[in-house]
Amino acid sequence: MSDASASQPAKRVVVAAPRGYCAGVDRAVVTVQRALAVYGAPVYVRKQIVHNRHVVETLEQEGAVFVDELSEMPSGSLVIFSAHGVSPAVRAEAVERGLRTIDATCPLVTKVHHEARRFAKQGVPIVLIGHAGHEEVEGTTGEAPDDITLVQTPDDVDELDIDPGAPLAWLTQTTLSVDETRETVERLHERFPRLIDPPSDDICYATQNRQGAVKQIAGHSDLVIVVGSRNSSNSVRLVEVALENGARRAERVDNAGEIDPAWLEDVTTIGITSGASVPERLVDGVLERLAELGYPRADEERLVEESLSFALPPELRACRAGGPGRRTRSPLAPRAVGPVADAPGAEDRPAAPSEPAVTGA
Ligand code: 10E
Ligand code: SF4
Repeated sequence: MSDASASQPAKRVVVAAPRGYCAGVDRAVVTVQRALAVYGAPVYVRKQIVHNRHVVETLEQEGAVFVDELSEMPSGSLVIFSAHGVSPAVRAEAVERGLRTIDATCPLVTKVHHEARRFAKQGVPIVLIGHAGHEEVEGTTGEAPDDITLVQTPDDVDELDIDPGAPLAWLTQTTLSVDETRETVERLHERFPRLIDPPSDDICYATQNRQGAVKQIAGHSDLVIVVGSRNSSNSVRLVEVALENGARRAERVDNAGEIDPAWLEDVTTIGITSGASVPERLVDGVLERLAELGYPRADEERLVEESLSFALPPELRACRAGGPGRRTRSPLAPRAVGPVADAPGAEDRPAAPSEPAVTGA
């Protein structure tokens, strides 16, 4: 009697690296945890600290209170601004309401705010490439609302009502598709010969690395599973990038419980990755579920090593090792935050060598 399984190709699970937490997310999560340790609950957070349901739920259990508006907290409260950044109007409102603030905006988002202010000060109008309604886009636009026009797709470039003979600058949201943005910028250059490029990439190192890594596994994956929340822009981009680069199918899940066994029919190789706001324990959960469903231990395919870390906000830096403000890696992020070779804007807030760094091993 012949063994049918002997003729079937061997099942495989391939995990992309880098994946998961970036330096800005790790810093933001640790900021909330340190603030709770130093100041005690309640610590308010304006919007989700990062766009991950599990991170928010865990921090809620630790005493953080997430609000949409500053009007939802009493005067004198401590509020943390999320990693996605806030507009100057929000900062001003916090002062008016007598709130104490800690800014967990990622330094690489702050860098884009600086660029927006600089171009606006020079009188150069700006095209911001990004997604309408996203908190990062709202924050950046708020730096120069009269000078910024939002472009969401390459086709939007044709609709722009801007003098093609005048100087024009472009900036982007940090978590966009690298390939789609390149297309949009090419169209801008065609229409606006005096277009000014930003001094360095606004799409950050973490976004670029995670997209590069998923491209590497997509071509030999029958199914790519991206772990990340629905409102996580960079996670949603990873699904699109996987599909554009050869994956037969790609699905986003918040956690292992969302894997539909029907997706696995005739699937030999499964690729796994996760967005920049996703704790590694959720990827571990997916791998455990796949093992239950008959898949072997995963192999990792690494595109690049990452080692970047950011210092905590100044209010939390004073506490030295051993004290209540000691910088530790978030227990939500058991793996090392990646470095990247070249992180534009990292110099904005380098981790001082004397400070315990976020980066683990
Ligand atoms: O929706 P996004 O991808 O912008 O956010 P996220 O919280 O899922 O990931 C971190 C990215 C940030 C803070 C924006 N630069
Ligand atoms: Fe910062 Fe990039 Fe992470 Fe956003 S995705 S928090 S810009 S490192």
